[in-house]
Amino acid sequence: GTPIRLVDYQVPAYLVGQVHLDVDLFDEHTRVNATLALRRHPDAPAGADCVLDGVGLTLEALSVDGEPLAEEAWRYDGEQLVLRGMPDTFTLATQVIIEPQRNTALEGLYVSRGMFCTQCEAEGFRRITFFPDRPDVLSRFSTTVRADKVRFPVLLSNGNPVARGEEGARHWVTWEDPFPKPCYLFALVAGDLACLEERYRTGSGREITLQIYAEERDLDKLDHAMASLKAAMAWDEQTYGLEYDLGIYMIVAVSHFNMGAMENKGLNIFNTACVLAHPKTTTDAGFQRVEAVVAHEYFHNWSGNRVTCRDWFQLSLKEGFTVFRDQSFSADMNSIAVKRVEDVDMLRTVQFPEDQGPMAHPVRPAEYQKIDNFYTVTIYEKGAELVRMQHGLLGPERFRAGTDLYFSRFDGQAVTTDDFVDCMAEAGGIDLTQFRRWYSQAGTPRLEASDTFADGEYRLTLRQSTPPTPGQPDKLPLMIPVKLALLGADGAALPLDADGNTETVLVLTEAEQTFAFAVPGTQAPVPSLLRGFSAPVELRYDFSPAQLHFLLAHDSDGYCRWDAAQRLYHAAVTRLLADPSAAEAEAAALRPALEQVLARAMDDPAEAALLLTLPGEVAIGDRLDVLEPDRIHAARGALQAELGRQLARQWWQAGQACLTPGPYRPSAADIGKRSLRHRALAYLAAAADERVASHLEALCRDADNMTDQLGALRLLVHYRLPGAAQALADFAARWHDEALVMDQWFAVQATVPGEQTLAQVRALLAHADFDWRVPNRVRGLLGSFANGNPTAFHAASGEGYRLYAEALARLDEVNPQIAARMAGACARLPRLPDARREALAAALRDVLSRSRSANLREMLERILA
Ligand code: B3K
Ligand code: ZN
Repeated sequence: GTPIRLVDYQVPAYLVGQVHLDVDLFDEHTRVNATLALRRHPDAPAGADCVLDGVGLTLEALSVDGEPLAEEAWRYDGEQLVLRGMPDTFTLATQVIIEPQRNTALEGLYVSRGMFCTQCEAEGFRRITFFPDRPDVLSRFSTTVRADKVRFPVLLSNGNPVARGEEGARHWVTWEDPFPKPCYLFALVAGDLACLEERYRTGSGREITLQIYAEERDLDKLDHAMASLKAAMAWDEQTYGLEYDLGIYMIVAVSHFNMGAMENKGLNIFNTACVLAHPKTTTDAGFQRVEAVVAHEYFHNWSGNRVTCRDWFQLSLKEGFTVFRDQSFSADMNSIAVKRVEDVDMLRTVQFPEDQGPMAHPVRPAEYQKIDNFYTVTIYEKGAELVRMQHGLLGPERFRAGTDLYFSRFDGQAVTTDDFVDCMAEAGGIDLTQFRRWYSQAGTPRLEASDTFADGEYRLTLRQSTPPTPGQPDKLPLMIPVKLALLGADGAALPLDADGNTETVLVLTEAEQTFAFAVPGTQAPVPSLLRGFSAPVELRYDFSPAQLHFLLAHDSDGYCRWDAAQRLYHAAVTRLLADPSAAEAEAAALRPALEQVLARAMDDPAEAALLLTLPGEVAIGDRLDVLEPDRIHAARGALQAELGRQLARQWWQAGQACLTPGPYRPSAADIGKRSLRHRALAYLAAAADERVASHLEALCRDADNMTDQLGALRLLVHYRLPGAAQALADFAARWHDEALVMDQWFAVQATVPGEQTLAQVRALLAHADFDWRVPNRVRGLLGSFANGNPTAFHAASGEGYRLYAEALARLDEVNPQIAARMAGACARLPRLPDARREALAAALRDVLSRSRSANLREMLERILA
């Protein structure tokens, strides 16, 4: 297909000041009447056609200023409505029919478990009515929703309810949103919903009504989202000086949803997985996800809604910034060090591979075919790192001055990432010209460090280079902030300047630079490099094992401690790949480090759990030149089992010390204990410890919370321990009515290592509870299989690829966005050994030849290129 390019950006020919929608919901169809007040854009060429988007709409009536329009003045090709010879201002009225009941793509207006709801970002609004569906057209919306009053007692849209009435069996409500917004922030909901309602008083004393809607059966699962919302509102006032602006804030939980959630003005729509939370059905990770996503969508009210994107190339303007904001919030609510490690881990294990493979694209892409395919970890997580680097370069006060400037200067406007960086440069008083390359240059930069120490001088040389990415063969040097400390023999950080500062930020701007420090004494310091992961780069430095053990024991930076442990583990697994018989010796060599972490684990169990986690099989594979899933599985498994065996006594002790008596609480402290306990149990399960199976069986059966139950189930099943099959059956019998729990039941089975799981995945695809139309279920089974089960997905027979390819083709007929997103799991294709690469490529070429959607085609073409 032909790409859309950033350089071709042009202002819209017409703007829409006011829009009124009248949406009449029926069982077979929905009628949408729209009245748009259009005016020519001051910068648009005179006489330009008025172009409105509209996909799959059945046009019933069309009038301009109250008069039907002559045949030759308009044309609709199924995607765009073009009006010719329009005056500078006019009112357009259209009436269309749509069929939300048949909408399985879940964009635009659709039905989820009997409830009408919408998803308009990025380009769903054009499936509801004719409109200039682009984020730089900001309009005031008023919306009347009409439906059967018994089956749809709740009728919602953006803003404030201003009128309501009844007509026989039907009723209607009119909503008015006083804030101009792009149509991607439009939302509508109609259903029979229960509601948790509470109040929040802003810093300036305004009372806000907070409502969270869900099915009646889920009403007891809304408290955590409500508490998170209030915490987020208070945090944004504190941290950014930003208050909520409407009198009402609504969240609606829906079961069928393509993404996590959507920040529609005043009416967020959420995937149930990101809003429902109850100790019995939700894991710790689930609780933390709810807290983070509720906050993320709330923060968008300013970073996204009040100040929005000029075009979709600027998507990271709102997403990168808002992820940075939600990461900071979660850090403040829980643990700064632990949250940073979790975020870095995810960046390195998911975003780095994206940036090094066929899907690599800049944080501000220069072109795309389907914007839906660019809601990526690069736009979100790498984008957040770019904001974080600016925060680091400016410091917290000047960064805040920068965001104040940004929100005041651009309130009510649609702007660009350059506008954001301008504010940072201006408020920070620094030159960010070179820094901007981070937005336009794709790929993971490599940072090579080497050092010398002689005559009291420590010299550190830093070299940067970025490997080529598709369409970008040549790369320029970036501005890379490298936070550094030098540790002396006692483990304390040495003073680096006359003021006694023990930490500094080296700003690398050239391809290579050398920095010198006076260090007293005769012993070389140990460098603590890239502290806090101060830039999203791959650091290469030839650490000795002794240095890594030293950093793990002494570095005050949580990221550097964790990175040191990861380097030790990677090195051990790499050696085991060459010599599988050395597991016992490798484990013995690691033992002092683990014992030392375990000895002080109770100071911070959450951090200890992270330090004690071996890199996953996928992450190990990504570090090797050629992916060899079976050997990786064997090597990693052998190391884990040996560590489990050699430290069995300590694992049992740690598990015991981490019991959390009393009722379940999702507090950071308790979550940390549970995570260390499950880490310990995982080692014991790997070692097939004689007591572990019965312990896990009991935990799975008796625990009062899902974290323990599911954690125990996963270990029983993945290590094929006695009682696993019974535990799976009991679990399903107990939770068959809880969709989100059953998603996990599917995931546990799809991620059992080994080729024999392929038969199980096929069986689960045919299970009565599997449903191609529910993205959570599809992700639970197929997503976790392809992303989390390398030995099955990459089975030497090629059977995993064929199974997955068939599934993509099937999915594409139901939901192209989800099919395309799931295709991303195949992006490691170029790194596969020859036979596997050929098998996967053949399977994908077959899908490509049949695929109907532009979404899936774009993904497959890039992967196969
Ligand atoms: N902005 C939405 C993303 C919707 C994408 C739809 N293809 C969720 C979020 O980032 O908050
Ligand atoms: Zn977002």
